[in-house]
Formats: sequence, C-alpha cells, structure tokens
Amino acid sequence: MRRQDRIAEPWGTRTPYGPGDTWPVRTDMYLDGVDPADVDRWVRSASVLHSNGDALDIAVSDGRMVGVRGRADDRINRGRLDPKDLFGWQANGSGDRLTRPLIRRDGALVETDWDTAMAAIVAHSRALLRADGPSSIGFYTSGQLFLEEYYTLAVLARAGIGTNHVDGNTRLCTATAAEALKQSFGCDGQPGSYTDVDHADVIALYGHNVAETQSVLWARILDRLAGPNPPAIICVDPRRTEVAAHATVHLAPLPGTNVALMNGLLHEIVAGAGVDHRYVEANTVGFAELRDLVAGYPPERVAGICGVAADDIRAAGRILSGARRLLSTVLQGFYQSHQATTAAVQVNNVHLIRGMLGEPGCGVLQMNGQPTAQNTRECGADGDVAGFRNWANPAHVAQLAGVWNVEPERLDHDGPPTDVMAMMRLAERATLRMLWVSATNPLVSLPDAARIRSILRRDGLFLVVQDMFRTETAECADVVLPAAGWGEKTGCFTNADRTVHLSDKAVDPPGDARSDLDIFLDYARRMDFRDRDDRPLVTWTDPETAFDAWKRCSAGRPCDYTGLTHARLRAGSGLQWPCDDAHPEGTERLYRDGRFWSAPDYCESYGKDLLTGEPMSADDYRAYNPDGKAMIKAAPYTPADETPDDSYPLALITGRTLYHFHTRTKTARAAQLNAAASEVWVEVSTADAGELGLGEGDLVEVSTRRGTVRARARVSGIRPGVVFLPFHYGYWDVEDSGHDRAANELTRTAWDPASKQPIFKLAAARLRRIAAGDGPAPAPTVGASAPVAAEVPATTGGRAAMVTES
Ligand SMILES: Nc1nc2c(c(=O)[nH]1)N[C@H]1C(S)=C(S)[C@@H](COP(=O)(O)OP(=O)(O)OC[C@H]3O[C@@H](n4cnc5c(=O)[nH]c(N)nc54)[C@H](O)[C@@H]3O)O[C@H]1N2
Ligand SMILES: Nc1nc2c(c(=O)[nH]1)N[C@H]1C(S)=C(S)[C@@H](COP(=O)(O)OP(=O)(O)OC[C@H]3O[C@@H](n4cnc5c(=O)[nH]c(N)nc54)[C@H](O)[C@@H]3O)O[C@H]1N2
Ligand SMILES: [Mo]
Repeated sequence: MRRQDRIAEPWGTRTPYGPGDTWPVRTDMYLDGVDPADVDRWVRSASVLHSNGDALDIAVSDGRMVGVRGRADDRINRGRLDPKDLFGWQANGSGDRLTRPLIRRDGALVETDWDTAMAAIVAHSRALLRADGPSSIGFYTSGQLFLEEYYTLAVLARAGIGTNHVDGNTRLCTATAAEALKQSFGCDGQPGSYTDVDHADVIALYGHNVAETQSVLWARILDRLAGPNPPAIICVDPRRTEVAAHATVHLAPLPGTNVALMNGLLHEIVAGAGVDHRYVEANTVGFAELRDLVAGYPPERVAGICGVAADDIRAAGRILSGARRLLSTVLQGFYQSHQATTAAVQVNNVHLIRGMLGEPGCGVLQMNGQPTAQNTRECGADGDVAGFRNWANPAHVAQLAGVWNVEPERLDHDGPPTDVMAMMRLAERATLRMLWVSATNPLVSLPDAARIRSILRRDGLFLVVQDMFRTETAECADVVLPAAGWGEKTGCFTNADRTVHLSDKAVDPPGDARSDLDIFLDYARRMDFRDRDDRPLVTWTDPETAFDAWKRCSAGRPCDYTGLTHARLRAGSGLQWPCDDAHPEGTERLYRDGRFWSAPDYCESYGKDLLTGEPMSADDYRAYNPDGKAMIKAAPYTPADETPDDSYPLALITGRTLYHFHTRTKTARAAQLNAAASEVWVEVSTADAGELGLGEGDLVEVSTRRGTVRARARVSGIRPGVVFLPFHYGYWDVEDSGHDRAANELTRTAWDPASKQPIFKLAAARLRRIAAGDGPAPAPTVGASAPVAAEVPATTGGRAAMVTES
C-alpha cells in the first residue's frame, strides 16, 4: 500500500507492461475521514465525470457517501481512478443542492411542491399542444443521465408530444464522433476497444488531451511507455500537452487547419506505399477519389498552411505507414474546430487504407466526452433516432412506431431531428415556446453566451430546468426541478468503448429531489400519453423495467442490448455491446471481418456531403454503396471564415483542465479539485507574452468580436499565435456577474455543416495587459497548463488529497 497526493500526481504510480500483456491491477481508494473498517456498504458504480467509464464502488457509512474505490476486476480501469473520480463525489453532499422544486412568481423563483411544479408544466404543455402544436415544444438534454432516463425521454417527447425538437448537449460534444462514424461506416458505434492500447505499436491522438480528460486511459498508455517495446506516439495539438511531451512526433497545427494536416498525412501514406490495396479493394468504396485529392497535399504545401515543419509531417507519415498495429483517438481539437466532420473522417480513412480495423491494437476511437453520451445517441434523446435507426428510411420509422405502438405519422417529419443550435434560433423567433432542459447548463456551455442569455430569458419562452444545483441556466427558468444525482439513483450507461456499467443507488437524494427517470415518468403519467390502442404509451415504472423496454427497442439493431440485464451487469463488471444471442459475452471490436452496418436497408444514415452537410438521398446511397462497404470520403481543406487578422491577431481555442468538469457544478464543490484550479486563466506562448509585455500572472483582457473576458496570464508551452482559455468558469460562484469570465462570451454562432457541432475552438482574439499580477496565474502546473517559468510553485493537494494505492 502506498499513499500519494493525487492532485500533485494525477496519474499515480507506474505499473509497466509490454505488448499483448494484461494491464496490471492497481487499486486506488479515497475515504474522507473514515477507516475502511467503518464502511457499511460498497455500492457498484462507475465515474460520470468523463467518458472513460472508470468502474468504482461507492463507500457508504451511516447512509452517507464517504469515499470511492476503483474496481480491480474491471476491463476499463483495472482499479485506477483519476482525481475527479476520487474527489468529485463530495459535491453530492454539498449544502447548496436543490432540494425542492422552484416556480417563478412575480419575477422571482420561490419554493413550491412537486404537484404545483408539475401541474404548471403540464398546463403549459397542453395549452401549447392545443394552440401551436407539438413543434412549439422542445427538449434539450444531456450526456450525463442514465440510459433508462434517455429512453423514457425519447419516447415521451417523440411519440407522446410528437415533436422533432429533441437534442442533447452531445451536440456540443460528440455529434461529430457520431457523424464521422456514420459517414465512414454507415452507423454509429466505436470500432475500437481500450484494450487496443495493450497491443498497439503506434498510438496517434488527434486533438485529444487524453492525459487530462481521460486520465486513467492515459495511465494505461504511460504504463505501455514505461514497459518493454513501447508504442510510438503521434500527437496533434497546438498545445504542449502531456501527450505532446511524450510524443515521438508532436504536430502543433494552427487551429482550424486539421483537414490540411490530415490530407498531408494521407498523402504520405499513399506515396509511401502504406496502402493495403487488398483490404481497400475488398472492403471499401471511394479510394480513388481520396488518392486523387490528397495528391494535392505534399508536405511543403501542408507545412505552409498548418505552420508545422514539413519534415515532421514526413516523419509522422512514415510512422503511420509503418505501423503494424495502429490505434487512433480523436476528440475536441477536431470535433469543435473548423471542418470537424471532414477532419474526423480522415482519421477513419487512415485506418481504412491501412486495412487496420477490428484486430487487436488496430482500433479507431472517435471518442466520446461525457460519461453517458453514447446512450443519448443510442436512445435517440438527441438528433439521432432510437436504436441507430435511419430517420430518412420509412421502414425504420415504421419499425420504431411498431415498437412504440403508435402511428408512423406521429414520428414522421420533413427533416432530421432538430439540433440545439436550430432550436435556439426557433426560440429566438418565438416559434419554440417551451424548452425543457435536463442535466446541462447552456447559459455557460453554448457558444456566443450573450445571445443565449437573451434567448433563454425571453418572456415568451417557458423554460423548465432539471438539475442538482441552482445553475446559471436555472436562474432563468420558469420552473426548476430538483434532481437526484449519480449515486442517488440506479441506471446504466455506456462509455466510449461500448462498455456498459450499472450504477446502483447508494444513498437517498437530499430533500424532495427525485431521479430524472421518476420525473419523466411522472410527466408521462400526468400528460396521459396513449399508444394507438389507447393504452398508456409509457408502461414501465422503474429503472429495470425501463431497461427491459429499451432492450426490445435495441433488438436487431447494432447497439443490441438483448443479452444484458441489470442483474447480469450487477454480477460482473462491464460488458461491451452488441451483446445478444450471437455475442453473449459482448463484442470487443467491431468490423473484424470487414463487415459493416452500412447496407442501404440497415444503415443509420445515407451520409452527407462533407462540405455542405447536404444529405445524400436513399437512391444515391444505394448506387454509391450497394454492398454495404466502408466509405472512404475525401474533401479539400478550406480556410475558416474567422481567422486572425490585424485587429484580432491571435487564434483563441478553449477547452479543459484536468481538475474541473465543465461548468464546475460538481468539481468546484470538491475542495481538493477547486483549490487546484480556483480561477480562470489564459495560456499564452513565451513569444506572444514577450511581444505584449506580459508576465506570468498578469491580469489581461481577452477579446473577440463577441465580448471580453478577464483572466490571469499563464505563460505556457502553447504554440505562438494561439491562446487558450478553459471554459469551466461561469457565474454561479461569483457575486458580481459582469459577464467577463466565461470563455463562451468570446465564441461564435457557427457550426460544422455535417454534424452541426458548434465551433468552440477557433476565434480571432486580441490580448491587452491590464495590471501586473501579484503572483503566478491560478492555473495547474501539471499538464498542458504547466508554466514555462521554473519558479512557479507546483500544484499540490496536500494531506486532504492523499489517496491509497494497492
Ligand atoms: N478533466 C476533465 N476531463 C473531461 C472533461 C472535463 O470537463 N474535464 N469533459 C469530458 C468531455 S464532455 C469531453 S468532450 C472531453 C474532451 O476532451 P478533450 O478533447 O481531450 O479536451 P479539450 O480540452 O476540449 O480539447 C483537447 C485539445 O484540443 C486542442 N485543440 C484546440 N484546437 C485544435 C485544433 O485546431 N487542432 C487540434 N489538433 N487540436 C486542437 C486543445 O489544445 C486541447 O488540448 O473530456 C471529457 N473529460
Ligand atoms: N467554449 C467551450 N464551450 C464548450 C466546450 C468547450 O470545449 N469550449 N465543450 C462543450 C462540451 S464537449 C460539453 S460536453 C458541454 C458541457 O456543458 P454542460 O452540459 O452545460 O456542462 P455541465 O456543467 O456538465 O452541465 C451539466 C449539468 O447537469 C447537472 N447534473 C449532473 N448530474 C445530473 C443528474 O443526474 N440529473 C440532472 N437533472 N442534472 C444533473 C449538473 O449540475 C450541471 O448543471 O460544454 C460544451 N461547451
Ligand atoms: Mo463533451
């Protein structure tokens, strides 16, 4: 047993291993002021503060959560936990949880009871349905609820209300992951598996700061790097992340140039004889177009566009061409930037032309971000249709109507489900009159915050907010519903590599708070939604019966859950879908035999034009991919429409730090995490700091054409010409809200044409020094935010952050 300050050493002690070996176990545990002997019960769960799916048990003593312990027998983390997993649970016990419903009376939110709150929502829904029809009502949910909750929401919204306006914050997060998978493979579903880390000889990370955002997965990679025959690492990120620091080749492109870089890498693979022509011929369509297009992207041209060295592109190209087991991961540096879907699809293309899919070590992980985003997509609680069905295929719509026993016309709409940016526009124009927001905080997380504030505060919009805390968004609501959180309710969820975990209820929620499932079920009951035989539309009553209903919906579809039960998930620790009669133990890797879910009658999507987002018709798809192969799709680089200029000479990117989760409703309420990153900062390169006369810790204004944020400067290893702001800091924990703290004051109303994911990572900005600092910036000293100045004291958590490893 070892004790360690896990704020200072977030990745813990190394347990090296070699290719093909099993990742050794290391069990991490944190208990707050109690002995292991005093723990009454350990309750089975997994982390909900990222998409990694770290399995853990919650320690309960005297009916309270008192700590967590990683689960050693789980395939994902083999016992390890990251700092957010270890300390974040403390937020549940925070004294400022929402405990009673709130309703707006004479302009102010006042406490009320559930009957009054729900009656107000039901009265509004009924009046709007009568006067304006289903399209006046919208639902905006999360990537943080449980599968059972999303499924219930999808059924009541789509079949009960009959609206097409249902989306999740997954739109901000993994809409591009889903779209890239649909574009290349005809369907969502992660081809790879985390065990690919155990086998790979090359790991390429594209816009993915895994060290800070899926720290346990990074610990797995670090253990490979510390063992025999370590993999080569390729890192594509404009910041000097921990991944970059360990990379064989670090490419730091100018923000917004990912597609040029990818076309350059594909050029090198094609030119360097890296193409597996047998695989391409047997399993794909579209190679010739890609070959012809990337011929126009030799390293020198790409180097000029991306601001990287041509030799580095060549070096990376050689490594990719020579890889025998290549694992690639993609995340927000691609998904939230310019040409998002196009860039992500090019990573799929690398694997398709190299013939590296489905074998150990040969995986693509078009990553998720949020813990349960995969379920939002599977259940159709966002812009997808339940069970990865194709909205443009009438047979799929009819089949779903059959599952729900409603008339197909009820689910039939002119276009795909509405994305949240379009919903905001409808609300702005007063076409959307009621919006029900669950488990997301759009006032801080949507781009162009000033515009979002004005939309969500409109008098004509009836806003329902369902949350654990009184967030910035809750402050604008007409009705606030207090939700039970993780650990206070039962449900299951699926991580980024299709592993399903069950999370059991450990403790009671505070006050009158209720689970999201119970809230949705109560609404369905009160609205008296009926099926076509005039029986209740929603027939289930608890997590387990909701899960069984979902299983029927998933049957025969790619995300088949029919082999899973709550009992089975409770007995083991994590199973990967599809899990059905043909795959009773789940499925580790998809597309092993070059068989894809892309047949015209089965696929989730007919695809879109990468540059315009224009959907392909069923007939065109049938002609293009009649045999259901993988699709190699090429597109040129196009410059972004907002790039640095004379007035705004810097490229602003935004993102995360290791110690905080999103809008910090949980992590700011855990003392160790909050202290590790207590205030907003801005990262600036040494060169730019020199030019601006900026020193470490100085107070600066960061401005774009949308607004201004004040932050302390951290002089870091970021590439010159680029500045970085963490987007975690909103206004709930500051007295005076001058709206000068949230990164989204600076971002634009702009999105990727294919995935409709907003562009959070590219804006033209300028910096102005306001005052000298009285010390270093309040930024972490590990990871990408590490200072270049050696004298900045290291971030530590001290005694309060001591964790045991065994
Ligand atoms: N600690 C922590 N972990 C989290 C979360 C959290 O809030 N905190 N959130 C979870 C969620 S929901 C998500 S979506 C994931 C996100 O996980 P990541 O995608 O890993 O995190 P980000 O910091 O958003 O962005 C990753 C990197 O993209 C780089 N980048 C910016 N612009 C570009 C570009 O043009 N090209 C390239 N190649 N790179 C660029 C940034 O420098 C940054 O290091 O993290 C999950 N895990
Ligand atoms: N500038 C910029 N903006 C970004 C990003 C970026 O990189 N840069 N990243 C984007 C991404 S990837 C994401 S995922 C979003 C995240 O953005 P949000 O979803 O807005 O962020 P969270 O703070 O996670 O909000 C989740 C809310 O749900 C509540 N909650 C937690 N658990 C439960 C529950 O069980 N039930 C209920 N009812 N409520 C619960 C929390 O208290 C919190 O208020 O931000 C996006 N915005
Ligand atoms: Mo996300």
